[in-house]
Amino acid sequence: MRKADRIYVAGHRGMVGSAVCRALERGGYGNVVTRTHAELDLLDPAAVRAFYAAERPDVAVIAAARVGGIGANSAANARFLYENELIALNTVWGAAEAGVRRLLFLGSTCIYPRLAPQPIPESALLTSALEKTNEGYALAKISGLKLCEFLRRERGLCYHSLMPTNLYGPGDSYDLVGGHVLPTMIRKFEEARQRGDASVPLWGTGTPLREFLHVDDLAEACLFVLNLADPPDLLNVGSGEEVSIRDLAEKVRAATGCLATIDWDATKPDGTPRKLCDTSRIRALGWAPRISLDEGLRRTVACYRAECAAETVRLGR
Ligand code: GFB
Repeated sequence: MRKADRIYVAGHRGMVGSAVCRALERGGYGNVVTRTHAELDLLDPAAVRAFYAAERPDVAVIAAARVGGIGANSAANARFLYENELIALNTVWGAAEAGVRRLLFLGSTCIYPRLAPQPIPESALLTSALEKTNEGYALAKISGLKLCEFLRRERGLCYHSLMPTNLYGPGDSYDLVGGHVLPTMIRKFEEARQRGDASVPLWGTGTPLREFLHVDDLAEACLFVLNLADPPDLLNVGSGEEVSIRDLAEKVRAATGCLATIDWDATKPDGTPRKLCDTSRIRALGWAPRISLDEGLRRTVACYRAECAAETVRLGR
């Protein structure tokens, strides 16, 4: 990728897209093209084609998606499939039709089977059944990464994908019902501390294992792979640090200074029992994360408090 390249970042207002824009700016890439949802509906193929024809980007980073935690996904698999499938197909196919030279498609490690070997290698893709709570989202992301792979093989376009593990950081959604676990815990413990509540309700059994990556580390990984001459079709990106939901809750409680006890609600879903991705491929190529979970949590709690004070915090999705 050249400094003068015209780079389209789809989803630049989301947590991932905005982190990618910050990383591009830090890296000296000054020719970034963005569109808000109101300006460009990514569900509309004709609008996406017209956008690419008018803007002619050299590079595209597809960070746009309908996202959410286990609550949002399991309540709306149909919408997660429909919208994410259309976003993936329109942005990737539209780029190819317009001659976009290079494209990075972002997915999620939930594309891998529910009971994949751990840590999950890229080769686990499509080897057995998906996790039901986010099957719609996973199927859409699999379509997107496969479309990139097919276009690369059939048309020689350098379109490739990154599958990040669970992400967190500035600009996250703190929605209590539809959000991901880490930001939701921050909000729950902060509000419980402020109100002086005796207990905080959390979901599931606390036994599932998850891996968390700070979104600024992901953004650096995006730039890193975009600068590889011949990147693999699919690369995992994660921190390599695994933590149980129960231990994560203790860390968030400590980081917020909350004294409440935890009330586990086992009627809520646990989701996939373990999701640690194998990052040996991207690490062998030279990328490594920089922000530990403890450091990332400190930063994110501070960021949440600053966003609350500035009234910019996203309390819904
Ligand atoms: O982050 P999360 O919503 O999604 O939940 P997934 C992770 C784990 O945290 C589950 C537990 O075991 C939840 O039961 N948990 C405990 C909570 N308390 C809470 C809470 O208050 N809110 C939430 N949300 N969870 C998502 C997928 O899976 O991962 C998406 O649904 C996406 O498609 C994303 O891939 C990265 O890690 O289970």
